[in-house]
Amino acid sequence: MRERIHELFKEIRNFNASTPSEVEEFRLKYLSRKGILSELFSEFRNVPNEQKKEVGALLNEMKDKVLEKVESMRSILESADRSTEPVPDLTRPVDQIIPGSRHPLSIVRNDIISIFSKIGFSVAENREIEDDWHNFTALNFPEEHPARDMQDTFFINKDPDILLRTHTSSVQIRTMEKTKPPIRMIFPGRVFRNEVISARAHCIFHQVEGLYVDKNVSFADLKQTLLFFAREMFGEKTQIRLRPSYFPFTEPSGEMDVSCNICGGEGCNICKYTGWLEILGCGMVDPNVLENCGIDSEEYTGFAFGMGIERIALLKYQVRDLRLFFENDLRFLKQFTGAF
Ligand code: 2NM
Repeated sequence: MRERIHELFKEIRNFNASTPSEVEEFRLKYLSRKGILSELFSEFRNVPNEQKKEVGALLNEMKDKVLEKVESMRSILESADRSTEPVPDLTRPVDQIIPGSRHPLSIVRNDIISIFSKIGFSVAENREIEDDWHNFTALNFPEEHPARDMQDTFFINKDPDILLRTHTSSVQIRTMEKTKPPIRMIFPGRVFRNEVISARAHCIFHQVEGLYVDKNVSFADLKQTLLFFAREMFGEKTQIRLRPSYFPFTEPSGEMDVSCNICGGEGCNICKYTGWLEILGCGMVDPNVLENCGIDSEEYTGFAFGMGIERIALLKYQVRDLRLFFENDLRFLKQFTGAF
């Protein structure tokens, strides 16, 4: 039996294969259930006791050698295989890389932030789920104000004290409560109102509000700040006009129009032939609001303003229907490239 084993060792050493199936054939010849090794192991019983140790070790070694040979033949054949693959065509043009683009609302928001950051405004964000105090009461909304109605505001679990903020002014309240003036900040964010969805209204939309509180802040400061913003945003020839308005949290309050840069003031269907586009609300922060936040209204005054990002994006890109901003249709979104 020892001789047979030595013969087989030689055979294993000399084995060579040129295809994977030859390797497999070799493996089965030695290792399958009826293969050479199992045959030898069953003959092992008859080996005289004093030779058992040596022969046993040889059989185990043979098994290892077979496995080694199979492995090495396989990897040789595999790498040979690869070397016959065709060389890739290095002159082939690359596949086109289609870059992503910013959402138009993000572009407009970033534009607004960068314009105000030039004149010293920093940015703050805060929670979307608010309490009555920060969304209404601190902002001087009277108890019976219609915005507090279930019809207009989303309350959570019908709890009148937990709601989705209806404006980012709640962030201004939180800021004024914890910050000593001067405060010069803008507040971008998503807001929620219980509106029927249409081409001009959505129940979720985006705002940027601004706040400047310091000693001696005046209406003239407000006007000049907004003029700067309008010219940066819509072009240096842009004119502004302020019309009186009303908000619970500002006194006096105004609405600002910019001259229509689509028709240059001549009149077109975007400005409805008025030559003016309404873009924001503003005013001097009501002293009650300052006091509600622990700011001495004898010492400090402030102005605030707020605008809807959707409205500005509609005007800037002449989009007909606000719902397009929320549908994430790539054919729409792909048009807004460049401004990152
Ligand atoms: C607007 C228009 C006018 C405003 C006021 C305040 C605060 F907190 F200071 F009182 N925040 N936002 C404000 C003023 C918002 O949005 C059309």
